[in-house]
Amino acid sequence: MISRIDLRGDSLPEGGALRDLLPRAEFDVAAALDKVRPICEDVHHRGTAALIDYAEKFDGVKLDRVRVPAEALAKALAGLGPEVRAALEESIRRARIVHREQRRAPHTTQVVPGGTVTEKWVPVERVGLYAPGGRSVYPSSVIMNAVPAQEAGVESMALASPPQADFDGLPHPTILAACALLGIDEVYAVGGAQAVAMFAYGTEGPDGCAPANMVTGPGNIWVAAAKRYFTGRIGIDAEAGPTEIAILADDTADPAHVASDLISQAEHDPMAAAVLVTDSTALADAVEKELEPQVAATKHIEDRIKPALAGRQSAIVLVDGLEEGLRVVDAYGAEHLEIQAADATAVAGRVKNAGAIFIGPWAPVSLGDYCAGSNHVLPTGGCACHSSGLSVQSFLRGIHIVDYTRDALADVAHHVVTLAEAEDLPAHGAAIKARFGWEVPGK
Ligand code: HSO
Ligand code: ZN
Repeated sequence: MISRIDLRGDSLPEGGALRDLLPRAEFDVAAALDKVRPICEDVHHRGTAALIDYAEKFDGVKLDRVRVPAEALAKALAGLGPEVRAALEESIRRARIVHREQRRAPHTTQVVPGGTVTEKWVPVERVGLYAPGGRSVYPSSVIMNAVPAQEAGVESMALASPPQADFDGLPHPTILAACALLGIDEVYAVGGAQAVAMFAYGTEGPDGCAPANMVTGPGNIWVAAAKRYFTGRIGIDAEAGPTEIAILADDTADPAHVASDLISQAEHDPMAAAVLVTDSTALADAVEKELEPQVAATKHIEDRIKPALAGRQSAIVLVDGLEEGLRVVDAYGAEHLEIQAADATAVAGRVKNAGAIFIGPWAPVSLGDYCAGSNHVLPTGGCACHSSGLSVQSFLRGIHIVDYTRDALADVAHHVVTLAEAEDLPAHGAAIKARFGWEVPGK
């Protein structure tokens, strides 16, 4: 059901060469760009009329408006089962506890007497959140996108999610209910690349959507391609690819836990990746044995879990020891990394590349997906080597405020003029000289 990659024996290659030995799904965003470009430009030119046409073409729904009425949000909340409501509320509460503490106060640094640089943090003004439909109706992702934005102080927030034929052309009711719980009242029944275009360009008319400065939220390859298309014009969270779990485990790990955690993320998508890195063949064998009955006992067996585990993106990677295991997981840079090994806390402290790390037997990824308080919007496809998951910081801009007195400027003026001359930019130097009667102090 899952292949093995044996990296024992020889010493591991460095960096990119090691990464090439590891499994990874293909997620060719560049190839999808050609398809989304005309859709985005159509939304630019025809606005809501284009959105309505795409709803019919891609979602099979005839809409006469795309903005979701307030009554539909209230009705969805009223229809939410009490247990689901309580669980969503707890998820929101915990996420708020964590994200609230990520806020940053302005900080002033005295560089020299009379010279300060203050960094102040300003929230993005307006954010568009995307929530997928179809296979991935995840109210938890609405929470994970909205809470950091709200805690950052973002004032204007709208959400788009595909219209569903089964629900009168509205987005899925649990998405609407999550919006109601989070206080998001501007919601559009728009899906895919066209939703990103709606936020990036804005649309006009009574049903129109004001342009947003940033678009975040998971989505399929078309959503990722649209995000790439608009990068530079708007901020994005990441081009989210299929979910990944890597588990670094030794012979102290419980094979039943390891197997269930691998399956838990394989459940998302046939392209999802489940990777076990271990120095224990006994554990590898036991996990493989566990996979069979556990997969058979779960729900999305044929359409997602089996293809995900059997796909070239998933594997059990055998290594000589913990040191090699750490090198492998760092080269892989998993979206989610579990450490199921002796002294897991110390091991986790040595990991350099991961979207989020889950320590020991009582912190499975499923906890982080819903109720740990951590964020589940995390870098995929190896992007953990250079990017972080969503946080309050994602929605803030740090602005430097420079404040120097005459004396403080005079003190450094000659260096500024020298550097301006060295770069053949005399007007830069002149801006300093003009302030001192064209005499540069100290030059
Ligand atoms: N594991 C997914 C998030 C998610 N899980 C949503 C369940 N619902 C990507 O981090
Ligand atoms: Zn998940």
